[in-house]
Amino acid sequence: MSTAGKVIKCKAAICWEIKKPLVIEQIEVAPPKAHEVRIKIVATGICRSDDHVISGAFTMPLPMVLGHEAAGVVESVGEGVTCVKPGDHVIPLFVPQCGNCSSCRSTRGNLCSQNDLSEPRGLMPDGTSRFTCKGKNLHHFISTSTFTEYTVVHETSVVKIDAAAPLEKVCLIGCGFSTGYGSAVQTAQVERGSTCAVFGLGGVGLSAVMGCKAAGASRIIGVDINKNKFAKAKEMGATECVNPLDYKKPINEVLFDLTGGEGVDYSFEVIGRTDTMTAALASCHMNYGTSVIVGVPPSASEISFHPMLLFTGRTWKGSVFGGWKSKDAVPKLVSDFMGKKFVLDPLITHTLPFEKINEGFELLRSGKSIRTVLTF
Ligand code: PAD
Ligand code: ZN
Ligand code: ZN
Repeated sequence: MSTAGKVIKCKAAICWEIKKPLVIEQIEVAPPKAHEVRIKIVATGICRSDDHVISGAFTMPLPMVLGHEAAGVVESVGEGVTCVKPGDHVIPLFVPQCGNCSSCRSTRGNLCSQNDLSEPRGLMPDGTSRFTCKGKNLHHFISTSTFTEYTVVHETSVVKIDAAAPLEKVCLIGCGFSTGYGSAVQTAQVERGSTCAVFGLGGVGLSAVMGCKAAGASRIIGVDINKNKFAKAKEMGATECVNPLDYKKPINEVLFDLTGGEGVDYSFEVIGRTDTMTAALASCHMNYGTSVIVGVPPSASEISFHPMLLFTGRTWKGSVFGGWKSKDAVPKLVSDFMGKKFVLDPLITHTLPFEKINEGFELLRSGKSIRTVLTF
């Protein structure tokens, strides 16, 4: 029996309060309004950005259905939706692409003004929610909300992908892989023969390592305080790895020593800490070095740094979703995956049933997992 036009009751993991485990509850998911799409989620990864909300570092209105790295199948569409139809395999886009705003129109931009990241409201673009639980409205997370069997997104936040692609793998193209890989090939535009340093070797950092390698970097230095991440980083293309805890000197000085006093050409902060953001900046060549902030900065944080770090010529950039224009890039990245241009399997260390979501978060927090993919 068709569920189109009806409220769907299903399971979702709710973040009721910060610093507490998510709670699996039955929720009601309203049908999609005009220009909205209801999606049955098939697989969703656990990203550190979800955990930043739970820890309280990334402030969001609660209660909320988290999750943003997913793949699924369209269940129904609202009036006027032409980009997808029921049955299409899709990836929700946490950075929308409306096609009309200044960022969408610029060849250099990708952070569509419709995004719900920079000043989060936790609602659909019309200012309302499609989720309720126990009579309360639940907030949506960065235009996606995928820790649920069904979600509703705006048509600017979803794209059709190759139906043959394995959803339990390509869900990583919805965030972690594309973010890290794009930060190197798209935002930094790493050049052949260059030296790179990647701070943080989680799912996103390892994808940045892959991007540096694909761009032809000749040296890729992985930086992490968890040495258990080094073997996989080397498998993905890191030429050497350093643990800041092994040195008395600040890590930026260590990186200068390792590069004959020059600094690296490109550095990437893929952790989400202000101290490592400044250290990554100070690690790159004082004149033509470029440092990219990929880690999500804690909401209540500020950075003070000596302006001489930039005055001498360094470039400091940020990168959301790897700088990709989401609707244009995601189907192509899926095709590239199908064409074996890059791998995703090494990033997926654990697969768990959706009900074990809190176990998945524990694996991330303890540093034991790279990506856990939850299946429904
Ligand atoms: P993760 O937790 O899997 O990886 C972070 C890594 O950093 C771990 O291996 C840690 O051991 C390491 N680490 C922690 N502290 C330090 C330190 N002081 N020095 C060196 N290494 C350290 O996270 P992830 O790969 O899922 O995400 C990484 C960051 O990227 C995180 O802040 C997340 O919120 C952010 C992100 N940003 C975007 C975006 O669009 N910009 C998208 C997705 C994720
Ligand atoms: Zn993410
Ligand atoms: Zn736009």
